Amino acid sequence: MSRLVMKYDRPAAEWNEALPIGNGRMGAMVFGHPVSERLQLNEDSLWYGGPRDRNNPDAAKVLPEIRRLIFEGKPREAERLAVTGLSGIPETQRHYEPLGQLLLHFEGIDPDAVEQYQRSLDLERAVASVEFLHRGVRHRREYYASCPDQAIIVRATADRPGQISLTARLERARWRYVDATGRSGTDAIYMTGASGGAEGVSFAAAVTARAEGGSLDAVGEHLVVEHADSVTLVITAATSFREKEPLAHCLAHARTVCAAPDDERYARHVRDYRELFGRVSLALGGDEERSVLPVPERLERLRMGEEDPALAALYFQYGRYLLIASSRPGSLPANLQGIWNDHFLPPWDSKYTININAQMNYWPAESCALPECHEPLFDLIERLREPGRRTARVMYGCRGFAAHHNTDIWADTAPQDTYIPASYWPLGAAWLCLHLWEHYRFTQDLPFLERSLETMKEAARFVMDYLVEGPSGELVTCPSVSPENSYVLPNGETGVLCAGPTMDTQIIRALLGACVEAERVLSDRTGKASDEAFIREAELVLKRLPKEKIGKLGTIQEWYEDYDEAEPGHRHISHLFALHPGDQITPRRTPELAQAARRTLERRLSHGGGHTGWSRAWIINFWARLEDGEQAYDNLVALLCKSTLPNLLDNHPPFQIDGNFGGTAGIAEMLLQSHDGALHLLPALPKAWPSGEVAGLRARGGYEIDIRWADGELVEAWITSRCDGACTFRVSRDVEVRLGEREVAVRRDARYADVMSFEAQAGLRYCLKAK
Ligand code: FUC
Repeated sequence: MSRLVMKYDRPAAEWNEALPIGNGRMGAMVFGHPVSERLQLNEDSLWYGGPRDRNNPDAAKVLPEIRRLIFEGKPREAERLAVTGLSGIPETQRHYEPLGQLLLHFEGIDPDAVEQYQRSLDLERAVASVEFLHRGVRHRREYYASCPDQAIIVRATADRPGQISLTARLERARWRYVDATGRSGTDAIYMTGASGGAEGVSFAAAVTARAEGGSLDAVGEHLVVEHADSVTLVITAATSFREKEPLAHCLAHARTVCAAPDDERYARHVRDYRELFGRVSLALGGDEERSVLPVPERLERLRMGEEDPALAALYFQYGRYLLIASSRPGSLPANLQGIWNDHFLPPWDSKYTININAQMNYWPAESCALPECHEPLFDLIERLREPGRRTARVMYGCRGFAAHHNTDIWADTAPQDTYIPASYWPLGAAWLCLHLWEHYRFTQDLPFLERSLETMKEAARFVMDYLVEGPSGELVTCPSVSPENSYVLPNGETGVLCAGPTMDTQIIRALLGACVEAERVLSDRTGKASDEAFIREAELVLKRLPKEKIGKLGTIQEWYEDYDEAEPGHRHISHLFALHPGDQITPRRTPELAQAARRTLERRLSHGGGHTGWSRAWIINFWARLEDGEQAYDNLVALLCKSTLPNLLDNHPPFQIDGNFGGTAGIAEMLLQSHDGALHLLPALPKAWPSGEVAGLRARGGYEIDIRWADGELVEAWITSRCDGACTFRVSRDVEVRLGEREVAVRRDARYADVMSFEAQAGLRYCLKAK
């Protein structure tokens, strides 16, 4: 029996209990009601309105004054000017919208006569299902979102002939935001509309059906099936973002998909999904019996203090499942709700918040062996370049490209809204570009690096131009914010806009460092002439950036000045960027800073920090980087107990998917790290997982790694390298390295007793065995 199954013993009473399926582009929440079934649908490109140039034409005019006021210690006055002079006009970017719902009404089923009801999501096949017994007849329904077939499929069967009668129709906001619905022939229905004026997208959804036995007809806007043995429904959707004629495309495509044999279509889906999902397995031990319990009960028992390591493993794999389901090559990136948004005016517009959230969505992509799923983010970065150049030039008179703390389907780069703690933060593009570098670090894909370097350098050019000399002669960003905290001035006034928030300096140091290293790597490995002028410029800037500071409380200083935070328990912990996802702070290279980072976390947590799902997830990663397995584990348990909905989706609140991805990345980070010059096996293993096994994790340097441990210690590990060269690793006990029967020579590090290395040959699988 498969263990990676989320089980439920009743239909979803509300959205937070429904189960998500997705193929990257289309998503659905399955409620699983035996009589009135509902699939709440999304298509990734259905956003309100078209592209606009929202750059404030007065930005360049007010910028010198804003800078002067900030340096004079008058943030309030600077903020007043920023609201009018820097804000995008109109104030907000575009928002994402749901596609609608497929409503199914099953005839002849009395809900009171339903027995042995089971609803589940099988993470090994990416199939949701519902099964029940009704008056002696066993009914089964399966739901999956196929990537190769670009459709969502519903299949209803029963163990006796003639038992399935249903009507199906599409709706959107109770038909308020729909232009037309209707039937096409006798086997299809559709819905069309447009969202947001002439420049906005138009969309279509279609459903075709095939019935074995019984009859199928289309009447009005309904599909009608009577007394069939089994029924297949195929849902397609498209918008003018990609298709010239969405409706014609949807109908034709749905019919093609529907005509294919069911088992072939199903097998194609499972094969395609498994190719990605099957790369990583994780067992953390624990009571096998637990996996038959409904998920809400497992969460409840965890809240009561019981251990459930298998639930953590399930949560980890669910994160990988969700990334595969919401981000595939060619799709748009996973947004704040992945691809499962239920609101016409969604929380924070269901778009891309790039001061933490969108980045967090992609933290598991590389370490958890889903680099293909990272691609939609890279595409978005490319699309940000053109509008971002305009923003850099028009607003700030800078080269390069810039984005602020949000962007949308059109890659809008002007500031979003007038929320001062968030809006006037110009490092969105710089942070995003570090994802390109991370992809290279993990995959060692040189052609990718070659393609991406110009983009990274363009983001770097912006920050180099944007930096100004502060009063002490160091280079600082100004204006900016430490997302999204406020500080208290000595006179008691609170401020937000500032010069040189710590996070900015950390991001800039990481980005410039990455660009310089990329230049060197490419010239060493491909013979490409390096851009010496750029390297010189970047190195000069790097020398003039402020150093990391430890403040009066022994914490990492959040702002350039040692201000008090207005909210010591703030959800953002931006100034620990250098600990994670950055790597400038590590316990070994910078022990004092690591200690200060620890105090920073303790302080945030003791003031109620980690109260949003994503914040808690980030904290897991921080503790893992500090190699504190117990703290990482406690925060993982807190994420599950306090910020996880019955469908295991992350609860900001409300539902926001970043915490799922951040939590998954955090678990990987507890088991394997690779940012500090060595592969670190089991860096933050908690006592609660004394024995376990993980296979297929990826590490920087192009490694694939399996680890088995018992009694809290490594037993064996396997390392496969993509490239020839020295493989350096860190383990807490002595090991020997073997290649098959042969023992491989290892060198011990002069400084660290727990660090060893050996010469690896590409493609070979080396075994590390505890002595
Ligand atoms: C940032 C966070 C919020 C929320 C929003 C989408 O503004 O501060 O908590 O996650 O993004």
